[in-house]
Amino acid sequence: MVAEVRVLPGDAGVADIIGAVDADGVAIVADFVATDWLERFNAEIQPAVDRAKRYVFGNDAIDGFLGDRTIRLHGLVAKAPSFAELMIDERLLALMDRYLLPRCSSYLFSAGELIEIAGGETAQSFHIDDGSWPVWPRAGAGLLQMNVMLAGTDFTATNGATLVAPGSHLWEDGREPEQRDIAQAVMPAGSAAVIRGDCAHAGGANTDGVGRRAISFSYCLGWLRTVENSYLNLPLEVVARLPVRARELLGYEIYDGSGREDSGVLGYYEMGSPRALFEA
Ligand SMILES: O=C(O)CCC(=O)C(=O)O
Ligand SMILES: [Fe+2]
Repeated sequence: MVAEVRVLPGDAGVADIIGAVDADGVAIVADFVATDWLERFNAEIQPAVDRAKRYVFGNDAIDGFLGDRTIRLHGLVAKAPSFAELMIDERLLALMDRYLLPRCSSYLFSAGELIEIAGGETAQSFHIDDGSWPVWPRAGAGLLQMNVMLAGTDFTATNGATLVAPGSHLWEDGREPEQRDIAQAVMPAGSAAVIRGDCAHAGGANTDGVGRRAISFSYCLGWLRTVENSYLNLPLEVVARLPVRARELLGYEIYDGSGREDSGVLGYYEMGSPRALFEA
C-alpha cells in the first residue's frame, strides 16, 4: 500500500474537508465526535450488538459482500438514541448541501449501519456505494450519495480498517484498484472518513481478532430509493421524538422537485406532507 488518505484535524472547517474530498474522493477528520458521545453511543448500541443475528440471503455475492464474520445493524436511532445528534451534525449537513443539493431539492438519509468486523473476516471486494443504484455507465452519471465512516473503535491495519482508493472518483469506468492505488483508513476511535459515493473502497480483513466497529451512514439524492428502509426499521414513536431535521432526512417530509429540478413531488402522505403525522 503506497497511497494515503489525508487526515484533517478535528476542528477542520467545511471548506477544508471539501478541498480534500474534491481532490481525493475521501478524507479523514480526526476526533470528529467527542469521546463522551462515542461512549454513550457504544453503550446504547451494545445490547443490540449482543443480540445480533446474521441474515443469510442465500446469494453468495451478497452474503460474501456482507461478510460471515461481520455484524451489521440498521435502525440505528431506535437502538442508540444518541445517533440522532450525529445524523444532523452541522458540519456533515453542510458537506451534504455542497455535494448533493446541486442535483436534488432535498436529500435523504440513505442508511445507517453499524459494521462490526470480527477476527477471521476477509477483505470485501472493492466497490462504490453509488453502485447501489443501476446507473451505468458510471462515467458522467454524477454523484448519487455520500458516505461517512465513523470509527466506533480504533481502525487498525490488522483489524479491518476500511481500504480505499484515493482519487478513484475521477477514474474511467471499469478501472480496478491495484496495490499501489490502495490506502487504508487507519484512524483512532472517534475519527470519521468522509467518502464520496463514487470513490472505490472495501472493508479490510481482520487478522488480529480485535473487533472493528464502524458507524457507517450515508445520504443520497432525495429522488432515489434509500438503501435502508427506515420507515420499517424505526417505529413511528421513535421518529416522533426526533428533531424535525432528522425526521425530514428520514423521509417524513415531502420531496418537492417543482422548483429548480423541474420535476415532481415524491413521498406524499395522504396527498400532503408526512409532516402532518406529527402535527396532530
Ligand atoms: O466496513 C467497511 O469498512 C466498509 C463496508 C462497506 O463499504 C460496505 O458495506 O458498503
Ligand atoms: Fe461500501
